[in-house]
Amino acid sequence: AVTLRDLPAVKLHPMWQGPLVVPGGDRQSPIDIVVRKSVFDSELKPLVTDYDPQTCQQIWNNGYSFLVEYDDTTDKSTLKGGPLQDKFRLCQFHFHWGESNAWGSEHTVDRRLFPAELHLVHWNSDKYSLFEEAVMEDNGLAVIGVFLKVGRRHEGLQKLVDALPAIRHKGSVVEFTRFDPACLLPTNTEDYWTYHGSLTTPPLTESVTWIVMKQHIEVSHDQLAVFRSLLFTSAEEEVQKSMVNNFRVQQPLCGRSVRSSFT
Ligand code: SG6
Ligand code: ZN
Repeated sequence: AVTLRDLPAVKLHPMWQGPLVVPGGDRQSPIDIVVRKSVFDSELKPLVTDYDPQTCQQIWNNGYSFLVEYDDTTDKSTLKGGPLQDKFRLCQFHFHWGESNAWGSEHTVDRRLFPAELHLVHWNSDKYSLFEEAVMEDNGLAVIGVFLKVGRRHEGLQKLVDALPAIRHKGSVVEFTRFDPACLLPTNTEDYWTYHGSLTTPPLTESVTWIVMKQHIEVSHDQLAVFRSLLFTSAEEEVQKSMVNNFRVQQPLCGRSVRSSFT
């Protein structure tokens, strides 16, 4: 069993305290992607994202990250193709980041860390009727991971960055509409790695088909600085804690293979 003591990055965060132990543990995420050990699979198709910005609803600080949430009661924003047999519905996206630009991503590539990582979370609407159901099941979720590097300012991300001061504290939520998540994908979505893994926070269920983009996106240092101005703590707490280092450390591969869509 994997215990949550294995998570130094988030040890101090209340969400992780207590004796919680998860079952299993040989398909955990994130992992280090070793490029020369990944296996090219010519059967892997291009990803097909079909997102409707009208399904974007709100942005909230859940005390661990900030989430942009989408109406997932119908198949209006979906992901198909790639390694997937079924249709998956977008429910939210969020990020993980570090206190400095030297680390912050959950996945790594040949041990290389990125300052942040975007996760677009989808659930299998062909097989299940609710996220809560899918999260417990094999093949229940598909998460797209995109690495962020520091460079030029990202125009699409700025609308999000501008909303963050309103949700500084844990538990705060504001309306956030008409945001097209496709603007956060790299220009090349044909090249990716994929493997079977888990959620990177409790319940850590091993229900995720991970799709990690080879190409990163660029954001400015100032944009990441606004991420770091968020707080893990609620307005009532006396000692405020900056929301930084909200990533889990790499987990053992345990014999799994990482496939690549490119050579
Ligand atoms: C973030 O990641 C989110 C939280 C949760 C978690 O911390 O704040 O909402 O997401 C789908 C889900 O439960 C795990 O998602 S992840 O594995 O993509 N990192
Ligand atoms: Zn995540």
